[in-house]
Amino acid sequence: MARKEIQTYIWDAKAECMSQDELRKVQSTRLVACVKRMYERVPYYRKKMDEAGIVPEDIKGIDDLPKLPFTDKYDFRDNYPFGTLAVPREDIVRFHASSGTTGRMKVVGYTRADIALWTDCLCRSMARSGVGKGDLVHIAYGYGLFTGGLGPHYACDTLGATAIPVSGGNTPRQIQILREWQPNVILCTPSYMLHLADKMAEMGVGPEELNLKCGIFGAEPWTVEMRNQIEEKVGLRAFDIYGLSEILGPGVGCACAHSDLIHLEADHFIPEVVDPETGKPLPEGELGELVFSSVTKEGTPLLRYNTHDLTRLYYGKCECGRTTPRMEKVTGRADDMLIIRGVNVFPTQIEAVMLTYSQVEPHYIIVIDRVDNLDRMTVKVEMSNAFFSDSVKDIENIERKLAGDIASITGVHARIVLCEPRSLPRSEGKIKRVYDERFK
Ligand code: DLL
Repeated sequence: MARKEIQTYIWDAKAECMSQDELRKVQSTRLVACVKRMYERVPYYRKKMDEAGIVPEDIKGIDDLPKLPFTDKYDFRDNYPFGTLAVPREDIVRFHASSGTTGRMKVVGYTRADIALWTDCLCRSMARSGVGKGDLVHIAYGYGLFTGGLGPHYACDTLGATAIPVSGGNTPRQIQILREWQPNVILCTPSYMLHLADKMAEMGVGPEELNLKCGIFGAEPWTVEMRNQIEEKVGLRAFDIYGLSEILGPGVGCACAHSDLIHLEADHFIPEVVDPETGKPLPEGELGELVFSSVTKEGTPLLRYNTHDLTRLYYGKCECGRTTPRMEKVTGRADDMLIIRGVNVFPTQIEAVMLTYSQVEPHYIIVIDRVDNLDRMTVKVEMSNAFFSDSVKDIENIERKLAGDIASITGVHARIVLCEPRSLPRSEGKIKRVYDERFK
């Protein structure tokens, strides 16, 4: 089936179409200023630079970037909650946060200028997807500490579009709004879009009853096959939007109508792809971990932040006229974070809940699959010998309780299956706990 034709435009031609040389100059100036700021104002980063034997004067431009030490989620853990800020807390107008493997939230502060920067980047993303004045935009990403809702919401204001802040969940109401209010743009996770499509099909609501021209989907890995399915089922044009709380939220990059590669706003977020083993920058087109330096952020700027997302970078000019570096769709992570229906979940969070129950042993696996296009998480855990002899009713009771506790910690409902003692696999080396069957 031919893909839906869509009219798109460039929001900021100066920023998005500059030559490689110009871009490198802009990046260099901003990098040098950011390094100085970080060294002067952020004790943890000053310490890292001191330990690496680097002073701000050593960084004269973009070619010196690899001299700088990396940052990582552990810097958020160790400096929780406000120790990563480069401005006084009073200059922060908003906090967002995402949960992390470290057990502590990664707290990110935005100054007024950071909110303006975020809005501008999202205007670039949304213009790239054809959103402009007069459009009616259904935002089904969660509003709150998660960045998915409020980011695009502010961009709608600047674009002159009308935001409908539906937020996540309540599928019948989402469908009611889609049918009755006739929004022409939707933003949510790709898996939720497929779920909405399936529910609509069950209700006999066809794409012709909707008015959607485009969807801007992200916050979790998704394939081109899934994009095709969404476009076919919903009759819209699907765009991939990428971002992470630590760097900005959504709007670090977004695909255009010409290819599946994601244009990165590299004048603000300098991308590198590095070898996961050695940390050495990799050449164009090689697969590695994505690293960003958010050189214009005021609240929580980061230098060489390792996202652990796996991708490749490309530098050629795109048919759309933009010259920004582009990255391949992110389909995996080098670390162990699971993204279930757009929510970050860590095996360690689940383990921590289970270990408070005497009825189970610390032998478990997590299986993730897709049912009706929605991610489903099943946790199989072994019962203790003593509990194993109890009645089926008691077993079901504990399964229910565990599911409730896990949902309240992670925000995701898990199916719990209590298994016989010693029935799950063991390992002499690293144990494989997660069986992700979604992308098979
Ligand atoms: O997911 C921000 C966001 C909201 C992006 C809405 C797009 C749309 P976090 O919760 O901090 O922020 O999670 C960031 O999600 O490091 C990736 O692993 C993954 N991710 C985000 N966008 C994509 C995408 C938001 N388009 C983590 N494709 C990132 C694949 C994505 N993975």
